Amino acid sequence: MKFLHTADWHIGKIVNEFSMLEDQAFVLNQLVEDIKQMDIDAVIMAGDLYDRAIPPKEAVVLATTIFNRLVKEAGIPVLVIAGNHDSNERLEYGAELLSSSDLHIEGTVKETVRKVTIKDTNFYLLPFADHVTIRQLLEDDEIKDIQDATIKQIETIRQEMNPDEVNVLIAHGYVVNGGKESVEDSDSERPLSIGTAEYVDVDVFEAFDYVALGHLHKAQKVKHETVRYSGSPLKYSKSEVNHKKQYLIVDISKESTKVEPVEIRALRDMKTLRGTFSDLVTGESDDFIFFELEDDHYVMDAMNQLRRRYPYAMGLEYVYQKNERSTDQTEIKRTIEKKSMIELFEDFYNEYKDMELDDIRKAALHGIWEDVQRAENK
Ligand SMILES: [Mn+2]
Repeated sequence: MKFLHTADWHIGKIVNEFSMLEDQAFVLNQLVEDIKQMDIDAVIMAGDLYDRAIPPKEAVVLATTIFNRLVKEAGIPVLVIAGNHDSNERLEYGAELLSSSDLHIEGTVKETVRKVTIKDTNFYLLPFADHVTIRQLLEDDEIKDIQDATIKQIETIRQEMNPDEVNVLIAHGYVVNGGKESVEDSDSERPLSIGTAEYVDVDVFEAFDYVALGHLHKAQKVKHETVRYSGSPLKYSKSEVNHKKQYLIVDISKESTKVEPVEIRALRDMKTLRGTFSDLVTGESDDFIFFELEDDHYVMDAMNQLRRRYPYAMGLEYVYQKNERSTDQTEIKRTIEKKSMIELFEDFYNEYKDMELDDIRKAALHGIWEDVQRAENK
């Protein structure tokens, strides 16, 4: 059995006001083209198909297009579970009917974990759910957090599982090797629970030959070569600029498991550019850019000026001012409070135009300010 493991598509995601839809369509259609050239028996999508519970219509259209192409054009069965960003019930719409077409979508948790057998391999589909939902479903008051819940769910699988067969688990969550520090997270993953621990220890999964995980956006293994996050196909936050986005090709039998990453080529890369404003403003790029300005003073209108050369500029920060800013800020506030509105405008004009306000403009400013005050006092 050879399958492709991917996760966290987050279709419809908006990053710093930029829709990622065009970039998502590019990589996902490329995925279909790649798969057509590969000798693959199944595609696994381990949760967070969409970025929101109610995705925009364009996102649903893209998901439908990609699933259609994978199943009908490439002729490959697809296995999908809900992640914490998906709406469990909405994702499951029509799932039973779609299953007969080899699109296997598991949105909601069930008492008996769903098993789909393809060739000689059993895939167990464990969609994301919080521990309270699982506690109610299994009517088990011992379940106090997501780790307890996962252990109980796996117990139900093991009751009917044949350990001589190849058994693969598809799950979505925060799996760690001992502690949180054992894995690398990113800023674009939403916490799984509020108030209780959101982690599940990797040892819980020892019964499986492979565990296809979703949730963490960086591709990584957890303790074992066979417990893996494929990561997201695109960079979805500044904290991900150094990730190498990939799909995993898993070649599995009872005797051995081989995992081969396939690097993904994006339509636009996402990266950080560091330098002074005057250096950066002479460059240009069509990638998504986070600027780290080394200037020691604020540059007026910096982002708008940079956007003329970098249409996909996403963010800007001053790297050297960060630490001093808080103390500076109180100082600045004190100075500002002492100044009149006229003086403040003179400062602003000075800074923005890089010249003094002349007498004619000063007179005009006084006139306007008097009008404003008169209007306010009425
Ligand atoms: Mn997630």
